[in-house]
Amino acid sequence: MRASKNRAKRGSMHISGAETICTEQQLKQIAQQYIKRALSHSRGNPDEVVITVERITKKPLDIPLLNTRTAKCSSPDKARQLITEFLLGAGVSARAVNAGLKVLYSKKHMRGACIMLSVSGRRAEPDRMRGVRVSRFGMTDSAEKIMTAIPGIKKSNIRTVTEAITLASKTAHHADILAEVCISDDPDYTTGYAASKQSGYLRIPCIKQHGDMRGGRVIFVRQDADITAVVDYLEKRPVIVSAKKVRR
Ligand code: PML
Repeated sequence: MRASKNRAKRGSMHISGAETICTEQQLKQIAQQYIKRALSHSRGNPDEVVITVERITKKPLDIPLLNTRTAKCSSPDKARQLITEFLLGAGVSARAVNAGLKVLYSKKHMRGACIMLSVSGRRAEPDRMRGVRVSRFGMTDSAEKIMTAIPGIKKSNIRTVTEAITLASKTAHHADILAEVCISDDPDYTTGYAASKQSGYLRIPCIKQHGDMRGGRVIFVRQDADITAVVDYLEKRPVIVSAKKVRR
């Protein structure tokens, strides 16, 4: 589901988005939930809600759920420090960390993720305005049950966290991806995350100020990564995230 507001002068503004992999029997119920969600988002009322349903013909790849922990963080400055430590630990250069932070905290709104080379900090996504949309992912019921047991997550936020961890688990699984950092563009949602296969999913409270409409996602790839293959994996390869141990 993609919901947007079409502002005549400045192009369309993203309101909300969601997706999953489900059975045919679940379709009607999920489509209803998504429409309800599109019409009650804190980013505003959409002018357009698009629901796309696609039959998956290829067997989804079965990948593990990342382990989750929550950092102690009380300000965006501290969050930047935590993100920097996390990324350096994942093998991202200081230059690429700074370039990534600039994109994450930029005023320019990107629809999808930025793909950044982990040594030079060069942006490598084919279209900077569109970015790369991580897509075609879902979670097994047993993994979803684990989500409800993670300490410190408000009941009302479980859905957001579950979707974010599913996406992050898909992203971290690719061999050419070192790490990902995400800040929600929801002005009421101030917890973001950094994730990697090695270190798991680190929730970062106070990653931005309350009321800030900005947000973004940066995916750091090996300097010599095959970008076409990475983008194809992120956008097109169906994956199901399940509750088995991550092999490091
Ligand atoms: C989003 O809105 O898509 C990003 C949500 C980040 C969730 C972070 C968390 O609470 O773990």
